[in-house]
Amino acid sequence: RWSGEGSSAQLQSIFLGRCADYTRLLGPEQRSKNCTAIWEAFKVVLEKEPCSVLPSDYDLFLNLSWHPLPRDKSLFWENNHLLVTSFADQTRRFTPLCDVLYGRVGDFLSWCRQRNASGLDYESCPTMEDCENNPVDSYWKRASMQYAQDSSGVIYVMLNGSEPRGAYPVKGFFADFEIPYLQQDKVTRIEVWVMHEIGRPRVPVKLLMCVDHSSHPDCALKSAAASSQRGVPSPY
Ligand code: ENP
Repeated sequence: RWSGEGSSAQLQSIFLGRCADYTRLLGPEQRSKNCTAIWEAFKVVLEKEPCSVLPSDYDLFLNLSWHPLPRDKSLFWENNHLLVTSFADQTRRFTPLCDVLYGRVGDFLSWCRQRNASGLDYESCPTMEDCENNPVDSYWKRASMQYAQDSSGVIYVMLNGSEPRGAYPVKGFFADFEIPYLQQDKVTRIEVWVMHEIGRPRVPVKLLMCVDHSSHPDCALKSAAASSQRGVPSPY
């Protein structure tokens, strides 16, 4: 048994429904997307061994579902999925990857073929712990790289300041598959928001900028100011 959730029930119907629904948000010149062709291109990974799916296996899927991103609307994030989804408001406010057609069709879903047999595995699917080249992670890697490459103007990043392991995960999709693919000539500014969950500790962000300002009061991470906020004890 793999360590991840099994394939989502009704995967094909959800995929096709989301695709059709999303195309209504696209401009007239993009609206003619062929959702059946996009599904057919995606489906090839469901015929492969569940630990042999590479990001490049999604190339055709990505080609067919690709559309340009609006400038100044990209929103990257870590550990804030639900907040991001509601805040972005179906592209009205921002366009995070899960509000782009090629990210939307897989959001909150899981998929993999059975080991040594055809047909989907509804019991479990591999995660990074089982093998690197699993269908879901390879999908997000391919989609993330494209999303980062196409992002332009002001780039927004929403991090979780109540995450005890630190607001900025040094390993993760953002660090490994998004930051390196941002295009210097297209990005004007990067704005990082650190959100604190209501009623949860405000974990001080280890400010990278403090490298050059270590004696500044804002950089005193173990200060009383940081630990006494709302009377919540600092985990440090
Ligand atoms: P988590 O672990 O907080 O949340 C994973 C959940 O978010 C899963 O339900 C996943 O769908 C969905 N999801 C939506 N967009 C992404 C995504 N874009 N991605 C991986 N999962 C995504 O999120 P992570 O793993 O830290 O990923 C956050 C990354 O998403 C950030 O880099 C952000 O900038 C990016 P599913 O299909 O796995 O159930 C890229 C990787 O947008």
